[in-house]
Amino acid sequence: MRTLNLGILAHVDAGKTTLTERLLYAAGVIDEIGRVDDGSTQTDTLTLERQRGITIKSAVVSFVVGDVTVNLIDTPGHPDFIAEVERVLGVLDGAVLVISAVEGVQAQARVLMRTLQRLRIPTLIFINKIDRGGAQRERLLQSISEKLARAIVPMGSTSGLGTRGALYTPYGTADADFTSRLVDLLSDHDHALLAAYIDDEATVSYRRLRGELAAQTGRALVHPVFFGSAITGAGVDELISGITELLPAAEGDVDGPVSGTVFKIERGPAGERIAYVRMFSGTVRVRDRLQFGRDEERKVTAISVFERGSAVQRASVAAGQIGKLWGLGEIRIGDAIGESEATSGRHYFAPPTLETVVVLRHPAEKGSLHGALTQLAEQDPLIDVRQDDSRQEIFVSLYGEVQKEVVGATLANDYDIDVEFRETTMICIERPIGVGAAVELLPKARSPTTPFLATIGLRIKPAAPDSGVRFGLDVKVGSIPTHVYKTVEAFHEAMERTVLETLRQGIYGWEVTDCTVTMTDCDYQAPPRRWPGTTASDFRLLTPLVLMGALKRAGTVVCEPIHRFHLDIPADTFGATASALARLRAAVQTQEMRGSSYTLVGEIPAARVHELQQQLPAATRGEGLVECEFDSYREVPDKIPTRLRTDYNPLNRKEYLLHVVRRI
Ligand SMILES: Nc1nc2c(ncn2[C@@H]2O[C@H](COP(=O)(O)OP(=O)(O)OP(=O)(O)O)[C@@H](O)[C@H]2O)c(=O)[nH]1
Ligand SMILES: [Mg+2]
Repeated sequence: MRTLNLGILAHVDAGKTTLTERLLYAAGVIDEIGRVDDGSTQTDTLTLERQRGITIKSAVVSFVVGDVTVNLIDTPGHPDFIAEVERVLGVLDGAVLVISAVEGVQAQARVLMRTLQRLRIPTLIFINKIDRGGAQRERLLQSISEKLARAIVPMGSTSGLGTRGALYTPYGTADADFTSRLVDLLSDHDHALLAAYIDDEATVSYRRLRGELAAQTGRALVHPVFFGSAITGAGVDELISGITELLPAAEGDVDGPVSGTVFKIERGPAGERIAYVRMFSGTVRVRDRLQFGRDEERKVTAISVFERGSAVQRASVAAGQIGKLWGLGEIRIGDAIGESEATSGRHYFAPPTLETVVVLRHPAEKGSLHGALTQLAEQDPLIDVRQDDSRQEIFVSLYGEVQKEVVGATLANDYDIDVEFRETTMICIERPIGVGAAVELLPKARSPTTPFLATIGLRIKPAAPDSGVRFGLDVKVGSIPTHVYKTVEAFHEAMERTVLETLRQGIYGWEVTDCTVTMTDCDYQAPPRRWPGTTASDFRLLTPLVLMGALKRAGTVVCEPIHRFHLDIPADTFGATASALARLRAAVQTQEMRGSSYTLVGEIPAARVHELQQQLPAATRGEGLVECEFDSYREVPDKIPTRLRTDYNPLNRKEYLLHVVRRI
């Protein structure tokens, strides 16, 4: 039996969950089709999902067609939950991108398709809702090829568009137009095919074309387009055939070395941690001891794999499959199992650009709030729970207001904790603007003012936007304390970790990025000469002091997250919209009149996106449509925002020493 791990992705409300339900029904897994609006689907199982009718968490279900088990991952489409999509991207063999035939290509679909293409994930496009009034075909295909992907090919014809009776009929051998379109499309990457076709049309069999279509779809070079309706079921059987014919099943040797990745963490009824693991190679059995994270090892106490719908208890999970594993203690999302690489640091979408303070209605619940948020962060690490030392406030990072409401409702429903939130603010970043260096020298002996037995010199230099932080050593091997770190690599890794940790809070309290940090000086005291000699703490605790000294010399600018907006409004509401935009510090870059409507494109600070969405209906009689997407970080023009620190400030030598000296 082969396995295909398939993601269903789309803009919010395109019909992913409804389609998932339909696929399960068509494959005979369920006898009755649940409805999102009744809260009765297989994948929207959380109370909040059922109440709100939107997907919040990715969910796995499975069905079998012929000799293929398809593990289907239904993902949320709302941009506030994009982290849920990000976490599953690394475990997919293929994807179906759903587009609504009525709403057309929307912002999130563009963001998703770009990423699917970047990761070379084979993707089929399913145009859903062909039964709804206003459903489009040709115009939509045109817009897909302009905005999503050039290399697309419609796989069938449609009739009765926009009515309950809308149907989809796949093309076949007899459709000469289809065959020649396939040849056109496929010969871009297969010149032999074109040559053979020119030579003699008849020698290129339809089967060869379909085979080549599957091969090129499998390499994410072309994207077959299907049509249908998740509500009426039109086109769903044909989509299933397309999935099994055109998408490549998982590869991997079940007898090979164990390798897998954790993409989701859940708590069981008894509060136990359950890890969702996609296996790339090898087999994991109950009672196996597994290595994951940083040197952790635990025994697997139970396994279930996805079979015909839900997860069932099994003795093992093998290459290609997705398994739920019990017993792995503190395992985290992004952890690698066995030989694969950890994916926790891998990000395909912009990080959250907003944050807020969680405020308790009953201050006595403080301990439980921290515990509850820590559990939420284990399922969604990007919320990045932080507490500042002085005011003891708890911060969380967010993508938007809907996520904020969901965090509040989850705390109330699942943990019985009543919270409110402070106003949402932006998460800025700091970029160094010059080169800065600093050095601290090994003292003769530890003293309250020179408590660290180490020499550290660091230089920080600006680097290109979006390049992140790079760390390097430029010191003699002999100056590295090998009595503490066994290898140069271990020292490099430890220093890099401390540097990254320190750069989480720059001069103004924001994360410092887009720079290169180089270690220029290093020295230590070996133990035999003056006991106890240099320890790892000396390096760990001195680094922040030196690095912040270097950063202060380099200087930084604070940059705020900026979104690009795309606005469609009735022409006569231009004035009202333009003044709303100006109030929100938005800049219009292009404006275009199309018939009686205006299209405005421009930039707006992330913090104002929500207000724009709120103010738009009033400014445009409810007819305005806005799509926003993170664009870049830009220097804050006026008052520089600062962020409260959550540690002892290494910029203030005296205060820092006072607090850290005790830790040596
Ligand atoms: N007419 C019609 N309505 C549909 C179709 N598919 C989905 N819907 C409706 O569209 C709405 C959204 O459907 P969902 O399946 O929740 O969409 P989704 O993509 O899972 O949404 P999120 O997970 O929240 O992003 C629901 O009211 C569905 O009943 C379809 O093919 N035709
Ligand atoms: Mg959904």
